[in-house]
Amino acid sequence: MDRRDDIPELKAKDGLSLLGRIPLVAETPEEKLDDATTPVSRFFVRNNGLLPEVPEAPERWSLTIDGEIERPLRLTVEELKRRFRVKTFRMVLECGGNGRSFLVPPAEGNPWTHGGVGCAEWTGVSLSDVLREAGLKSSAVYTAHYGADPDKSGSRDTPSISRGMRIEKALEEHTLLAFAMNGEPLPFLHGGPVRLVVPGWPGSLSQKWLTRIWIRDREHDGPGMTGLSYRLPVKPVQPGASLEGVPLRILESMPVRSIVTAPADGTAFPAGTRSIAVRGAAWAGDDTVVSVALSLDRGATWTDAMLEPPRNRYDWTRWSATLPVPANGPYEIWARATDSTGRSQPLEPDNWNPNGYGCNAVHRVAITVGLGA
Ligand SMILES: Nc1nc2c(c(=O)[nH]1)N[C@H]1C(S)=C(S)[C@@H](COP(=O)(O)O)O[C@H]1N2
Ligand SMILES: [Mo]
Repeated sequence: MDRRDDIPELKAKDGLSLLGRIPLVAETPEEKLDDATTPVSRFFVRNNGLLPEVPEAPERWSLTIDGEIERPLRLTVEELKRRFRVKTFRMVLECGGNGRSFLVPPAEGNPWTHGGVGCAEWTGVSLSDVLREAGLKSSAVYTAHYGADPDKSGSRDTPSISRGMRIEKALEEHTLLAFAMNGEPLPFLHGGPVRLVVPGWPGSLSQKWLTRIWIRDREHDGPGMTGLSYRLPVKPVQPGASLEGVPLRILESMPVRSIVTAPADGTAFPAGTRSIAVRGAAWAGDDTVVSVALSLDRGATWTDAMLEPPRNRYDWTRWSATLPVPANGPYEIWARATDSTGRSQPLEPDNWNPNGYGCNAVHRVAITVGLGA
């Protein structure tokens, strides 16, 4: 795949794989996700439209909250910092289509492998604190998010994307209005001056260049909320089948997934290597990861990885293991996580849907021992 830093917006990035130029989309090769905190230089990029103009005075960027509330608010970033309690959490942000490229027949959309994900330290204020100040009416059931980016055609009349969530998710402490990432002011490419971070749910809810949150009395119907967008069949369908008339549900909590971040796919170990150190990360939407099992023999035997406790809710779980290698030969490392509800990752892509959401088949990394490069 194309790995490039030669387009201006990706200059500061470190070897991301370009999935699309307009809109600009780039994913992180799994082996570049080997840090507990993903550096900004390695954080994936997903846009649905064009980039907005770079603001001249980020501190004066303002955000309005309106709709089903007692007191509509207009807040600058500076006011957010001053008037509300500032918090930092390390949390996973993952595109709803992560893993999509493994589906057969192919699904519509960016062909993510497993690298449409990153885990950063987000600093901001809880959306719930701001909504408390605004005073939610009893009719408040859903949010609607707006950003400053024009759509693909350059038009500002239609949002590039405008999704929303049930008010219960908006009221979670970890749902942030974030203005810093890894201790630095939120980079423009990642939605600076201010974005939403809605951990555990599809990345598309984490609106960048945030200008408005409209509190609604019904499910939001902006671009990204209707038709097949972020919707899955309630019951499994035949791969490739039309979904006409099939009952759908909105994708909310993302399914459990694990990635191997070392060794890199394609690593050639010298002859006689008899053990391999393997590292990675696992996460599970709103749930937690309880175990990660590794196999070097296509699932015949499994070894449990050691898990590092996550720093806070929605942080990913870093894991490590040493796998014995019985003989020289070609191998695949398989990593399979299980969440606190007892669900594990399927060995093969499952739950086919036309837009390929939530495809969490196990990550496989091919290596050789003593077979040369
Ligand atoms: N304003 C705006 N916010 C947006 C998007 C967008 O196109 N415009 N894309 C969403 C999607 S689909 C994802 S996966 C995340 C990606 O965030 P990142 O580019 O910081 O990695 O941003 C979300 N927020
Ligand atoms: Mo996304």
